Amino acid sequence: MESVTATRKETAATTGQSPDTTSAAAAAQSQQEIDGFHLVLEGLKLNGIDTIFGLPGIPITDLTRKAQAAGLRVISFRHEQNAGYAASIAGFMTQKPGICLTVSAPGFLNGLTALANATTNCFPMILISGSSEREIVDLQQGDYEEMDQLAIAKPLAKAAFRVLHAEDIGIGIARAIRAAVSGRPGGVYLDLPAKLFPQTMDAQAGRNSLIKVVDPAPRQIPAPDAVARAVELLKGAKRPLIVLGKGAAYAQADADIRALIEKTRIPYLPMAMAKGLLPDTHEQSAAAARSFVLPEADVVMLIGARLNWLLSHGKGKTWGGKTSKAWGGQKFIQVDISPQEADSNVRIDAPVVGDIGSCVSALLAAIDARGSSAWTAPPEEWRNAIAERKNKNVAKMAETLAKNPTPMNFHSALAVVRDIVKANPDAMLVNEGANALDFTRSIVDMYKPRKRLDVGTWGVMGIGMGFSIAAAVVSGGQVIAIEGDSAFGFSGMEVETICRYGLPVCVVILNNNGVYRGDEVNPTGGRDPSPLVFVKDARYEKLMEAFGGVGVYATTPDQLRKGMEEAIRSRRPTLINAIIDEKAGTESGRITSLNPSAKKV
Ligand code: OXT
Ligand code: ADP
Ligand code: MG
Repeated sequence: MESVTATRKETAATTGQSPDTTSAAAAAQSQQEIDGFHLVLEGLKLNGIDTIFGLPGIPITDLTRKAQAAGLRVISFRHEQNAGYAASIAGFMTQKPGICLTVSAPGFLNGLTALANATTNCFPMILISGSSEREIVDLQQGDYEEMDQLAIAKPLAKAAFRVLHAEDIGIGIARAIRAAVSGRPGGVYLDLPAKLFPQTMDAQAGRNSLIKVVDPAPRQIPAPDAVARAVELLKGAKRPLIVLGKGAAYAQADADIRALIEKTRIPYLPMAMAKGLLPDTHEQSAAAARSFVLPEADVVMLIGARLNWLLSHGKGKTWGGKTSKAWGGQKFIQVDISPQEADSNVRIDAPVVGDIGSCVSALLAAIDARGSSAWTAPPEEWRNAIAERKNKNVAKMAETLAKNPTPMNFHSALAVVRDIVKANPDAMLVNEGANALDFTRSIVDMYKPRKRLDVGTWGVMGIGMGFSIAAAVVSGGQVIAIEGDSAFGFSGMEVETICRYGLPVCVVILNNNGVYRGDEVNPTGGRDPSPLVFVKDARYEKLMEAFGGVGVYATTPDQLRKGMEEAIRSRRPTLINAIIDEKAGTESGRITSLNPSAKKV
């Protein structure tokens, strides 16, 4: 309430009243008044928000100070994009909207990529940005950091709101929370103009105007006939498959999902961020037989996974279609909270619309209602064929992992990471890069739900340090970030943030000197390097040392293992620069085919 007192002090000086009398009167009055700063903070706290990820500056500097004074945890970043990614993944981990706080125009724009990414990935977050004076912005008179932020945010957010009056702050926060977490979660923008913060109102009326949102993400119970239709289709299948997506991980219905899979004995395929929902070592996991099960399955049940590019749009050769766009003949059941998702790419024969917790428990109940003897496991030939393919791939992988080439390659380095994660199944794993991403996904098994956080639907680089910081702050536990050297560069300065907050983050850079690989050359023979390569033998570990953390330069799996073990033992911020053969990667990792290349003429 300092600002109120300050304003009144200024008034006293101009009216000639004694400062003592005036400050006592002002103090008494300020106790009966509340300003916009405090209404925002109390509104957030009332709804269980305990952390703000952001970056201070005009007009929200005081909000960050007062937030800390009010007992909120404020994690202050070096770039808003990283704060935004942190907020979004905190939302994924907790089902509460993650809050990112930025300054106006440039800070707001820096946060926007993360907001759009949150919407695309169905992560609940709220980007709160201070903004300039409306009257000046609307007349385009050139205010400090002038920008019509609400208009710009709208197409990239699930919803966008602006609050102009202190008495509407409670409503604004309530609407933002509901929009972020109800139905399909997403990114929400909340615009708070500078003028709002020092506005005052009667304290009692102000507190009464705040809303504690009741049931922010109401359960959505699926229709019984939709459930019956799905069970019927599943029961008749000869080669059924369940695909678990990150929506299933988000839903926190872990026990029921596991029960459904184990009761039906249907093989399942986890999408990247659904790994660990059941341990990757589960005998029904078909992850190691992916390219076999997708075209061979006859009925596929998608739980919290969209048929987008990551699943080849549900058609084409990946699914056994004769041409790149042809339907492979599968019947689909789709369990999703969005009623519009079904039929987006191919026909969905049995949509089950509702929240995954309610849908999966309804599916279980419908299966149980048939009596345990009525439900039989999928035919043995199907299960055996998957096991055969899986065993072959696992054996091939084991052989590759056992090799110890010089220099290290992705496999020999990731064999170490695989062991360390196995020994520390509660650690959060953050992962980005191209080869560094794809190899980690298939080599490093996950054992528990929501422990793997990665580039998601957009394959976006830059989530690394923001996700790591949020993962450490939210879980309070160890984080391991497996990073391509290019990927790390997008958020690398946040190692200072990691050191400043003393977070137990162990960053491993799989350093192959470039984007995809480090051996490309300028075809003209000119002075400039290839656009794909970086400074050779860059000493990334020194960046961590610069801020008081531990740096490790590792050229062998043994050095990498020791570095990781020590990082986990000490819980100190650590960066391991793991030197990988610069010829080891392929273009775009496993998605080389998505690169358009010039036609040979
Ligand atoms: O069945 P088959 O035989 O096919 O085998 C599969 C599995 O069965 C098997 N498997 C196993 N075998 C044995 N044991 C086990 N346990 C096991 N598990 C699986 O392994 C294979 C593969 O399995 P997978 O992965 O499940 O299957 P598949 O076919 O690959 O799945 C398909 C996909 C599409 C689902 C999967 O590939 C996928 O999820 N891909 C995600 C790809 C992605 O998102 N990539 C990131 C984007 S690439 C590019 O865009 C980059 N950029 C541009 C850029 C971006 N992205 N963002 C921004 C803001 N700016 C620019 C850049 C700059 S990447 C990049 C940097 C790259 O350089 P870095 O230095 O960072 O990284 P390096 O490449 O390391 O140098
Ligand atoms: P993946 O990339 O892992 O395949 P996607 O992001 O494509 O996953 O799909 C996630 C899906 O999960 C979205 O269609 C979203 O609507 C859905 N979803 C998210 N949360 C829930 C929930 N609580 N209940 C039901 N569906 C959900
Ligand atoms: Mg690289």
